Amino acid sequence: MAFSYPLCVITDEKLSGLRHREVAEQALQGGTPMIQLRDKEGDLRYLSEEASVIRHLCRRQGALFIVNDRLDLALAVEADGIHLGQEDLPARLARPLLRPGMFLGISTHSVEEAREAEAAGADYIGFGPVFPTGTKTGTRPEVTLDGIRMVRAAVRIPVVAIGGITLERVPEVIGAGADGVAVISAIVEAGDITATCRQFLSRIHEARGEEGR
Ligand code: TZP
Ligand code: MG
Repeated sequence: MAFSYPLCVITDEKLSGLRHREVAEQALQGGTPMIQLRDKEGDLRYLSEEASVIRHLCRRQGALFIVNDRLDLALAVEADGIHLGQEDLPARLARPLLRPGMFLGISTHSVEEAREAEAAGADYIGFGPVFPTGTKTGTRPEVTLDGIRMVRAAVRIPVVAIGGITLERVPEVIGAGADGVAVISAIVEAGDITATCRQFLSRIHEARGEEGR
């Protein structure tokens, strides 16, 4: 069955010049099925306010709300899930702390990491960077489209591609086997976040052979 969350918009206040809640609201208007709150610097009090609002907006729309890095914040605001990287709390330790039904997403950069995440109980993996990206410094080398093909064949859980994904690149990324795409700059830096989300979704549906949606 096709993954129900083929687009994840990741909020970024610096790149967008907007509050997290504003990015989320505009992206949800454009129909994104999934929002991830990502902030490496904001203080937790501020982020808890943003997260609470986004939680409400997502619930109203039936979209999935994932918090990056901060398990305490995800639990406190009753987010739908948590996304952890290779330098964060290991999946094996995080999984038992989640409420039943909460999503666990893990960032991975290789087939080995993807398999390990799956074995540890991840519900989906982020896989990337697929292409060069200026958004995250210190990222690993690009995993490329071939990497997507390999990882798609190696695990059963959904593979969400990330890193340098633009509207134009959606067909090749989905064509290589990604179940979804996670996007920062190509959406939050767009003048019209709502319209850009709609374009991404229609490109994704087209690439999946679901025309007319
Ligand atoms: N993890 C791997 S690449 C990346 C993250 C968080 C940044 C993605 O941002 P963009 O702007 O969509 O390339
Ligand atoms: Mg992290």
